[in-house]
Amino acid sequence: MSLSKINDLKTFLQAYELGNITKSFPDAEEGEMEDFDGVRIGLFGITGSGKSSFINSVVMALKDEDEGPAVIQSTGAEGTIILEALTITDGFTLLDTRGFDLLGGDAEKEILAILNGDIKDESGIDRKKTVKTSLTGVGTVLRDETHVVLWFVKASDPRLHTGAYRCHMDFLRQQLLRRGVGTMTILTHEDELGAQENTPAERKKLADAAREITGSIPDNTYFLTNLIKGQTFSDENRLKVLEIIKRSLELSESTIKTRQTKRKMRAMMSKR
Ligand SMILES: Nc1nc2c(ncn2[C@@H]2O[C@H](COP(=O)(O)OP(=O)(O)O)[C@@H](O)[C@H]2O)c(=O)[nH]1
Ligand SMILES: [Mg+2]
Repeated sequence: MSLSKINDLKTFLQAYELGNITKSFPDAEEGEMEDFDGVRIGLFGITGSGKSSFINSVVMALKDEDEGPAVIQSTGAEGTIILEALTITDGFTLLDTRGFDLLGGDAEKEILAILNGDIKDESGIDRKKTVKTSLTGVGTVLRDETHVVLWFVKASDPRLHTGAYRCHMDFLRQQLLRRGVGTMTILTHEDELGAQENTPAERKKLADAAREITGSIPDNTYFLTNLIKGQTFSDENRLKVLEIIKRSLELSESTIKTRQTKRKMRAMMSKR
């Protein structure tokens, strides 16, 4: 395991500012890029899939703090989605979503509001008020949007193979595709895979099943063991967490660029 690789990535991520990877955003509006508060990385997935643990893993990998900011819930409250925005560096914020088990009409709207940036931070969602949000992802403010989605799936979950999650997630997957938002698939609980599940062929099957839910490409699919309180965090996992964040920043920049181009095209079409 190369320690210098870990240190190089840490240095890069700690100093990261939007635009460090892609450099040029030809379709940006004047002053738009300076106006961003950093990249917004959305963490999605059903309760128990390891989203909050991932935040703590990131803080550990990047800052060597083993007491992360995210709350690990032993039981998930169903129904309500609450968004918690955790700013990790000036360059990026992790958006932790909770209680994702049921996806009815209201939940779908709330997901859209998070993607659109109409729900931006810790606020629980007041269910008496209807969230106002665009159904098409048009007319939203790019700096407030979710720029990449990390989709968490528990690798050791037997339901992964039955297709049980697929229909739950159809809506979100289609929205992301339509908007041009990059997605990654993170298969957590890698440590819980038994010897039989841990062969290359079985791992590929697991990854394929997960990607069927999330729609992301093989290159953006990772297995991971999260930081668990009281246990040591191996350099291998540390490196993987840093690589996942780097990749998510690459995808975010490409999402921003794509959405700027789409916006410009729409403006041109409407002028004709
Ligand atoms: N063994 C193992 N446990 C994990 C892993 N990731 C999360 N957990 C545990 O799974 C449970 C749910 O994790 P949590 O991060 O709260 O999931 P969330 O509901 O998606 O935020 C907690 O008890 C975690 O300690 C992992 O990679 N391996
Ligand atoms: Mg959580």
